[in-house]
Amino acid sequence: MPGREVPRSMTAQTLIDTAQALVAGDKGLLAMDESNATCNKRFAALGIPQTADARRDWRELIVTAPSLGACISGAILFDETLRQQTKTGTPFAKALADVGIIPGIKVDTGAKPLAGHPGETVTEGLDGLRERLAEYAGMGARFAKWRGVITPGAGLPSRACIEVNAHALARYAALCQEVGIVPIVEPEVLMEGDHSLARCKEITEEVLDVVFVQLRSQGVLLEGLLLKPNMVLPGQACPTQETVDEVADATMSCLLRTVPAAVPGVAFLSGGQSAQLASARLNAMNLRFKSQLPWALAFSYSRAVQQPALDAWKGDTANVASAQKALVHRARCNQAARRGDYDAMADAPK
Ligand code: 5MM
Repeated sequence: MPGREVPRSMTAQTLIDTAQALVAGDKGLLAMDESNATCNKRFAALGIPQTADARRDWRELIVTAPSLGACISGAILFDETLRQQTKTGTPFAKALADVGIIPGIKVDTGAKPLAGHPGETVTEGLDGLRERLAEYAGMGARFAKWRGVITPGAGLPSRACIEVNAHALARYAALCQEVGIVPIVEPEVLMEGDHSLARCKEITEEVLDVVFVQLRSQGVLLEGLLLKPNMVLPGQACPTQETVDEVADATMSCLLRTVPAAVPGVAFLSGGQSAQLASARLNAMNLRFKSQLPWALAFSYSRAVQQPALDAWKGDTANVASAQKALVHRARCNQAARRGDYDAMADAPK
């Protein structure tokens, strides 16, 4: 299906410039857009109070981490955080922009059970999205994120689940572009389960094919979006766990078949991989394939950047500096992985 040629209006140029800036050089994105439920779950595991104040303290620790702007190009916020401020009264979006980090916003309202398809979900949030996007743009957000969730399993995913999620992703992307906000399109094939790497590749290929058909048919400007996919991985419970290079090969072969060259960048989610593996696999892809790729290969990790820092912080003010150090260390490891310079041996857990 042919894509509609979008004229290079000022909005189109803004989209292209922002998308390119987010994946320029060797920086990457930081996903800090956990909904309150997800953030609270991570806090609960460490005995941190599950309050708006504690979430604000955590987000302030991240946003004010020294030198974060040297390795992070953009940060994805949750609605609550975009409305919060640092203790000195600076809105988080401004605090980020002041250190050269582009503020973004997660705009989906979560994955909800898909009618007639037990075990599968469709991501919601389209109602009122045009109005919310206008408000977010006014608050400084220059890009957005929406995550569709695809669950592998016996006989899953269904074609219906893939199609409804792809359709919603494209509707969201078109609405974002209307107001000059770059959509990050995130179709995630989960790594929970015992499926093989080959099965993950087959599913991811089908999902990306359907997503790009929808993006084209809904007239979304491919040059003005970023893709945030899963890597092609064996399920966490699969007895065969391929090497870093085998994961890199499978992921690159899958993306080269499905992602149009017009897309400026691919920024992976980490999906529950260890922090070190997320860096090592991104490194292998850039080291071995970068010169053959039409798009930049970056990262948009949440857990793989935040978790070591959260473990260090534990909700205690006395640990802020060490937690910030842990956070920036992981961001720098992934920055090195963008160059193919990540030293996995030096970064091995002690
Ligand atoms: C897949 O999740 C996204 C990337 O995070 P990981 O690198 O940890 O996999 C992430 O942006 C996610 O969408 C947010 O954490 C928000 O998730 P919830 O479930 O809170 O909406």
